[in-house]
Amino acid sequence: MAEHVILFAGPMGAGKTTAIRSLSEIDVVSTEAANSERHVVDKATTTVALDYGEITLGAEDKVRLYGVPGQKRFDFMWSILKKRARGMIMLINDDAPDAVQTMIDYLDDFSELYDQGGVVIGVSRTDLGVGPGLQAYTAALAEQRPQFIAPVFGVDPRDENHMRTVLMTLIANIEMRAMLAPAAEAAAP
Ligand SMILES: Nc1nc2c(ncn2[C@@H]2O[C@H](COP(=O)(O)OP(=O)(O)OP(=O)(O)O)[C@@H](O)[C@H]2O)c(=O)[nH]1
Ligand SMILES: [Mg+2]
Repeated sequence: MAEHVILFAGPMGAGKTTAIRSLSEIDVVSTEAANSERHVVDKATTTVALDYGEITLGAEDKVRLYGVPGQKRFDFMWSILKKRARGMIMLINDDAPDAVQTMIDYLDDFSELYDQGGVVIGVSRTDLGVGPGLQAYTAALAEQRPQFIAPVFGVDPRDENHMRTVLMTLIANIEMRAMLAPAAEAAAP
């Protein structure tokens, strides 16, 4: 049985906790506290340490799902969980101010995850119709971080099927890179 450790990262209110709750087959371990930053994102609670859930894909793949806090003041957990993870789903809330630049900033903060396995980007809250839309994210990625080859999906973290598609894309990506890595090393001069 293969085991994967996947991190959900991205800014406050992007839907990391929501996505893990949609996907997990076990009761999610959450560390929610009252949100003192309601002027930034208007929701009652925010993650202060981590979320943890699990899902089995097919008969074989057990996936451990970790969510980190979006707020940078809790970033001590970022470094701890970054070391464990072998892939990342980065969620970005399309309705946040300066959402495209926020994606670039968070990608830079979590760039190790790209080297350690792979990254998929999910843009959430597009249904609210107030953000820049998907094309703006793919264009910014190609222009500003061409070294990051990561698919960009529009997602609704409340929807289990959306999140399963994103997760399976990430795992396929990680497995493909793991298979190609020995061949690339052997071919190196
Ligand atoms: N309309 C809409 N609401 C969404 C969508 N995705 C998430 N939400 C809502 O947005 C909120 C996201 O909150 P969380 O899941 O707590 O976000 P988080 O990323 O864990 O945030 P922090 O832990 O504070 O960093 C929830 O109220 C979700 O129901 C979406 O695509 N559309
Ligand atoms: Mg959360």
